[in-house]
Amino acid sequence: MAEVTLQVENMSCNHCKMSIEKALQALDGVDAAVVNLAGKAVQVVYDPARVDLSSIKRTITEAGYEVK
Ligand SMILES: [Cu+2]
Repeated sequence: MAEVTLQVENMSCNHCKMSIEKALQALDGVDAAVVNLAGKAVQVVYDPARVDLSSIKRTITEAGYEVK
């Protein structure tokens, strides 16, 4: 398992938190996704053999948020 913390812009409320966590957790290979609103951060635990970082970033982008 690998772990990454991404800085994500324009998350403002619990709805943002829920949509990003839900979108990431639906990705095959993602074990856990936790949004820290105050820190503008998303922590993701994933299996690098099943999903790569670019897919994780793309999923966040497609949910409507900007990964720095
Ligand atoms: Cu929101």
